[in-house]
Formats: sequence, C-alpha cells, structure tokens
Amino acid sequence: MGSQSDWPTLKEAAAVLDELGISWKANIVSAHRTPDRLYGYGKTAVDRGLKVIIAGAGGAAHLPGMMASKTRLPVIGVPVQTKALSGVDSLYSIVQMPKGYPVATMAIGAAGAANAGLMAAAILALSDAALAQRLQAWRDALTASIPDEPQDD
Ligand code: RP5
Repeated sequence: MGSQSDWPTLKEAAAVLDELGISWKANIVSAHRTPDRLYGYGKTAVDRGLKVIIAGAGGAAHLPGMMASKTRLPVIGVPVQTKALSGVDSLYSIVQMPKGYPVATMAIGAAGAANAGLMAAAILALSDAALAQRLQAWRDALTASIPDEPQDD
C-alpha cells in the first residue's frame, strides 16, 4: 500500500486471506514518497517467491500501475476511498492502464480490498486443489447466509 493511512482498507484483503489460509505480507511502498523501494519491491518479487501482488493506493494512485510495470506477477489494484473525490480519483488512476501492463482493478474501498483477497485466492487456487476447496466453501457459506426474505429489526 502507498501509506499507513491505506491500511484500514487493505486490512480487509488481509482478513480474507487469513480466512482462506493464505500467507501474506503487507508493506508500505509509495510510488511518490519511496519510488526506489517500489522499484526494488517489483524487481525482486518473483525471486522472493511472491505469487500475486495486491496494490492499494489513494488519490494520484500510481502504485499499482508502476508495480505492474516492474513485475510479471499478477497485480490486483485497490482504489482507496479519498476525502476529496471519494476514491474516483484513485479508481481512474489505477484502472486505465495502457496496453501491455494490466492491473486487475477492484471496486473503491473496503469491498474492493476484500474482493482483492478473493481474486488473489482464485488465482492461487488454479494450482492448489486444497485452496480451491476452501474458496468454494467460503463462497457457499456466503450464499447460504443470505435470507430469502427481509426481516424487520
Ligand atoms: C497515496 O496518498 C496513499 O496511497 C494514500 O492513499 C494517499 C494519502 O496518503 P497519506 O497522506 O495519508 O500518507 O500515496
């Protein structure tokens, strides 16, 4: 993520990864404030054994796209909600990548972060049968939790 202030949003992805038994590591890697750290992170990602990168940032959110330019690993972008423009700025900064360096862009905010965790799980499940079963069970449980009819409070 681009800042400590993004962590409350990106925590939603971490929570989903925990639920599915997927190991993760979170780092602050700002495109603007720590560009050399970002380059190093992307350049070494494959050799360090990372499989999928979830990149969340807000405002002029260049982090996911720059990360995608430095690694062939799948990069999932999370637009963090901002005060000034409600995260539309983040979304537009992340989603509109030029041909060649895709970022799989999620929804703005907490739902997008949780979905980033689920998308990462779906990618990893392609080569991990046990994880595929856990992901299917997670989806089935969500479906089963939805009532047929609304309830009064
Ligand atoms: C971006 O600037 C970060 O991703 C964050 O969403 C935003 C604001 O950062 P702070 O000023 O809160 O550190 O780079």
